[in-house]
Amino acid sequence: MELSSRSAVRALAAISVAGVLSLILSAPAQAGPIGADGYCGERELCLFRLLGGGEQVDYTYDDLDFTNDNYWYYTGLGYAQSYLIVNNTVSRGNNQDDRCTATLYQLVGGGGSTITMPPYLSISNMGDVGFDNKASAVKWRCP
Ligand SMILES: [Ca+2]
Ligand SMILES: [Ca+2]
Repeated sequence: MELSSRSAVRALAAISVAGVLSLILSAPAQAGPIGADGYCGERELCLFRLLGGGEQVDYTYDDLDFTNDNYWYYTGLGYAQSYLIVNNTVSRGNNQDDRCTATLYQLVGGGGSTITMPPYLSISNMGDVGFDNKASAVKWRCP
């Protein structure tokens, strides 16, 4: 009995060490949307974690999974990646594209309720549109 539980503990420890190692080895240098650099420029959808200040993330392309995207924060010199994950934490956003509409989805993969953001639309509080801490994916539609 004692022996088997001890081997179980050993086996679990081996698994967790292997798990951590594979995480470290497979972790990308930067986790985030394609093309993201923290700066919210033209043609990007900029999403913010807090109602004022705080971290932000820029989306240029469709991204169906916000769970693998990190926010960026301003260091005083430039933007650096935060450990904070975008999924279900967005409080406000700006569509800075002059032509394309961004649609935010409640669910990873693009489902559930949605919020449509036409060119240059700014939403200063996602709570006002029933979407606080809900965004999990984005798709763009251009004319
Ligand atoms: Ca950018
Ligand atoms: Ca992503």
